Amino acid sequence: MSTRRRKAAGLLAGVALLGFGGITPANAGVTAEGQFESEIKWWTAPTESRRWSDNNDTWDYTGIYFAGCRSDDDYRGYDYASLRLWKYVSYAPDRNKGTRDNHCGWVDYGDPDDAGTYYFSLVDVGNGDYIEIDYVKVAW
Ligand SMILES: [Ca+2]
Repeated sequence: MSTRRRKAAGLLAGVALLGFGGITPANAGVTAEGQFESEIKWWTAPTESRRWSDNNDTWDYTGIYFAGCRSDDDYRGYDYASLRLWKYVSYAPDRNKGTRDNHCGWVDYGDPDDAGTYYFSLVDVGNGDYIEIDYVKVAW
């Protein structure tokens, strides 16, 4: 699929998500500075996401959306994934921008208000040790 077509698909997905669960975080809108969609195939802590560039052109919240969530705990199932937002810093420890539990929906980290390169890491899994997420959307 071309980049243009994938972007269009992402926007449509974002619009569809607005009606989901009755909660509409700022980053669910189509006006976010940037976004990407992905999936997670059996991550365990600590695993890091791909990185993205936040130019801080907007006040949009940074958020991570999960749908279709499983854990390797077949008996109890998926509970949450604890995700930490990081800002990459060269020649010094990366900056911790907050940790939130994702119960298979949106989690917001506010507006980092700090241009740079970002990623998130999986720091804990509620039930079991591994998670698989069919649909991941990151917006900033
Ligand atoms: Ca910003």
